[in-house]
Amino acid sequence: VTRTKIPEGLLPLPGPKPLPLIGNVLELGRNPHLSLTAMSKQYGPVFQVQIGTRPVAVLGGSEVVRQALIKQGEEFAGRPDLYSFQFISEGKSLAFSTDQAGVWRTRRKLAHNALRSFANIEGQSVEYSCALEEHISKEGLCLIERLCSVMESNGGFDPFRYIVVSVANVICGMCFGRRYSHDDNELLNLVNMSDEFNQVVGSGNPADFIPFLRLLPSTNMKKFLAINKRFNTFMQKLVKEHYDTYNKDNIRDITDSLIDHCEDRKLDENSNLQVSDEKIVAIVNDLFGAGFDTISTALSWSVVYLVAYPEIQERLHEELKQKVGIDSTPRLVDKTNLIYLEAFIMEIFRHSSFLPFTIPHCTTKNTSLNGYFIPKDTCVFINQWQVNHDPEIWKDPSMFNPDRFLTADGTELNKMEAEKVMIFGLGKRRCVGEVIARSEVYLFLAILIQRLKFSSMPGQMPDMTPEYGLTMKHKRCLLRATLRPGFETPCT
Ligand code: HEM
Ligand code: HJJ
Repeated sequence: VTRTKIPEGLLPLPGPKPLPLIGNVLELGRNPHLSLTAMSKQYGPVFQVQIGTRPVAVLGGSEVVRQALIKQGEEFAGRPDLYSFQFISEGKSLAFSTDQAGVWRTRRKLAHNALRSFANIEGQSVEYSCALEEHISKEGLCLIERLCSVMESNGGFDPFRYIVVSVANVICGMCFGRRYSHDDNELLNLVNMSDEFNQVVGSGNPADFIPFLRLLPSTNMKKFLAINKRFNTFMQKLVKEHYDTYNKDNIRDITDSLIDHCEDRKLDENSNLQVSDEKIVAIVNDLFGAGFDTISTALSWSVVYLVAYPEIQERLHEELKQKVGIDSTPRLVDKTNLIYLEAFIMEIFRHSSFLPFTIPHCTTKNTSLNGYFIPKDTCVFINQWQVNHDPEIWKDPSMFNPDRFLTADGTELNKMEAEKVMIFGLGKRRCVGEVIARSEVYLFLAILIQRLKFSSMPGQMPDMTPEYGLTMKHKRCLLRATLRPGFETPCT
């Protein structure tokens, strides 16, 4: 280990004393978001833990996180070379690879533009404001139909199992111009198995830092490799179909537009070719992976909270009845009127903090924060869970209370409070899917809450203890749903 000399006037990061070889893994435990929040009470908003022999800077105070990711954005915008990351999209992931700043920036712009174009492009019928709205409305109604039929035959359903297919179909529509049936085993096997992916990729996985742990027979790591392989095979098949039927005069979806970008570049002799075609087309893997997993996690949590807080569910339904009525399906434009629903979603993001840490960052040069020296190539964890549960920022942080996001008279969303919630990261690496994600969580929920009443199976409250990972999920459970008066299936 080479120690960089600490420049004069700066201090080394404080933190717990590490053990030889393993560092502080024992203190990290099974819930790093909780253990690192507890350590922050002792060592302050920025401190260091050692995982294996590698120092990791942990940022958990709102101010210090903003300082690093926004004001010193350039210096904190890298990704570390963690062991598990090299297997994601065969090392070509946009989100997880150690691309140099120039390559990453080019790819990120392409991802942004592709998402923007194919979300905002007009739908097939004039009744929808855009393709995104059309996909969500159709999949939302189809989901209701499906839940009702499963209720009829089984008397209960696993919410994640059905939500994830509907959500996958929305991003699949934009990426590949197609959808899958709720019984399609190829899709089901792919999207219902993301648990090991999320556990292995979660911040602080000891195997990412301690090489000898990789030699142990670990079922999680094996499943992780298998998931990535299945995921890549699935994506490659769809990409190949697109190459085979590509027509530059008819760009059908995001995959076509990425292929088109590669073809365009080849005709332009001045264009820079530092990013390979594979790295450009692989962007669609990230969009699809992030697009199905995060949003279905958010929606599944939302439904479980509705069941746990029936009075909140009733108030949400009442708001929909008043602001939208029962004769029309909610739309994206209704969002600003449905303020209690917006407050509910913010409180889901804050309280569950189901994305407890951002993807790990890495310093791109020697830097300092709060008077502490942080060398180049230091791995950095950003504790979003801590920001969202900081008692200095939030009154009774462990209470689930959407009203905290409304103004005192309850007639408006309190934008100042809403901006304090951190779930999409901040600064240069912040989520590229945020706008789509917010629209999707909102519109799916509005459609579901308007028509359905969710409840637990008699005497079986769902277990709301999160399973730690990149995205944290609640345990699988069985719930019930009944149609509200005035609605019938089929929905359309
Ligand atoms: C990155 C959150 C939905 C695409 C991220 C990051 C977070 C996040 C925390 C990491 C930020 C960082 O490292 O500092 C979420 C949440 C979502 C969501 C909470 C849903 C509620 C989506 C969707 C898409 C998407 C729908 C695409 C369709 C991405 C991509 C990155 C990313 C490509 C990597 C950005 C980069 O490394 O430059 N997201 N996300 N996300 N997200 Fe999302
Ligand atoms: C996946 C579940 C996957 C990818 C990507 C390439 C890329 C901060 C969060 C999102 C950032 C964006 C990405 C998330 C991961 C998944 C997801 C799975 C394979 C993948 C949450 O997306 O089971 O397999 O390959």
